Amino acid sequence: MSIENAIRAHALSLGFDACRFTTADAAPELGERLRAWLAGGSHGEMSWMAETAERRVSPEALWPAVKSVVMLGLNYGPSTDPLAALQNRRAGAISVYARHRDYHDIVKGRLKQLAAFMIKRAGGGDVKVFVDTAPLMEKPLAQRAGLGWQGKHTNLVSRDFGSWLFLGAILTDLALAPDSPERDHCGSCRNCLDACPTGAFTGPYQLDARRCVSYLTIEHKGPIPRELRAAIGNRVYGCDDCLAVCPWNKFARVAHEAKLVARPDLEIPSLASLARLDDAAFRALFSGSPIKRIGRARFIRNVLIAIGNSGAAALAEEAERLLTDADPLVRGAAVWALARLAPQRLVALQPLNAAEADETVRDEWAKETQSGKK
Ligand code: B12
Ligand code: SF4
Ligand code: SF4
Repeated sequence: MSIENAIRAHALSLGFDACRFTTADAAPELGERLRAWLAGGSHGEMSWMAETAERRVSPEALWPAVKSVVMLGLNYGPSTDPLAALQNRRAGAISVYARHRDYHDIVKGRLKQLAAFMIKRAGGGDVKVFVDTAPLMEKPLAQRAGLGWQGKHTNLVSRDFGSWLFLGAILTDLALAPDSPERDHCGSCRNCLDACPTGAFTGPYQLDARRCVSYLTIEHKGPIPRELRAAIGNRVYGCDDCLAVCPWNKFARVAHEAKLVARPDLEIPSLASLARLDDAAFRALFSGSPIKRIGRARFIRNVLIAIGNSGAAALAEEAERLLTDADPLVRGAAVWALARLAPQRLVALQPLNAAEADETVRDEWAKETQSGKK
């Protein structure tokens, strides 16, 4: 058996769903596109994207000795309609990738096992493993290795798994025979572009992260821009809309990996229960989940945006209670949420604003109460 086929067979035995090979040189257009994206500010506050741009464009820039890249895919296909949670406005919608164990932990361990196998099988060589965390453009590399193509929503689409593949990479100084690339199969379809709730696509294959719900609810640290709050709806962590409407999902399969099966308590968690999480309860509920990474304040900010969008007067009491939260990010979002559900009550609570020390929170009060609107 060739070394490539031996590596592929071992990858599948470890639980990966796809394993293909590509070369380590940079495609010339990649650097230009990344630089244009950064120059337009589309990365928002993700300054690490700009800081690592020169290494990001090519595996060789990251590690000069690299000769080949092994690209891995792990299927996380959902067993239910990923958009169903959007129907229940009193519940929070958590994106599919965060309804179970953090994929970084699952993928990283397996990449290390596969890397060790490669060295043993080749009788030497050097390897480096990456999942999401390193300055590497995983989607274009995966397309060149033939795992799928970058669809108009910019993510990789697979003919075997639709939208639902996590990607990981192993860089090696072993010379491995590259597989053939996949070509674009989007055709005239534009389902994903039309489905985006916040209009984050500036064109096909181009995303302005600053408008993307995934960025706003996960990466963005401060108050969510006011003009985008209503469109976020009840999405409290990430977003799957553009992925879910892709017609290639007819070939999607349910994840076979037990650790990637959705936790029932994260499928339609009530907004009231999420709003009551204190720091310890937040960390306990999201132990092992990627949600833990954003911390309680940013998560409760998201929950409050969803409460404000819920139209459920009964949830006003949750927003009211959080007006005095210790964290200003939470207090500011609570002002906005209460103004949506019970504006008179917010006006009655104005003395709280007099004691408010944080400028961003005072600004929320000013914008939402009668005195500020004058
Ligand atoms: C930064 C980042 C984000 C940012 C920015 C997203 C983005 N599209 O870049 C935010 C926070 C918004 C984000 C969101 C999500 N992410 Co993310 N993210 C990344 C990360 C770390 C880097 C991506 C990157 O390099 N972006 C830079 C820009 C320039 O790249 P790009 O959008 O691909 O840009 C290309 C196109 O614009 C293209 N282009 C421009 N013009 C044209 C014209 C034509 C004709 C063509 C063909 C191409 C083209 O050229 C650019 C370069 O290739 C990767 C992990 C990694 N290291 O690769 C994960 C990654 C892309 N994310 C992932 C996931 C799962 C998500 C979410 C689905 C999570 C969720 N459910 O909320 C969403 C999806 C949002 C979306 N539609 O992209 C997965 C995607 C897996 C897959 N099958 O593709 C990755 C690969 C992580 C992983 N290891 O699995 N993410
Ligand atoms: S993840 Fe959601 S907000 Fe982001 S581009 Fe896709 S549909 Fe738009
Ligand atoms: S929804 Fe349509 S345009 Fe978007 S990635 Fe899928 S096939 Fe391509």
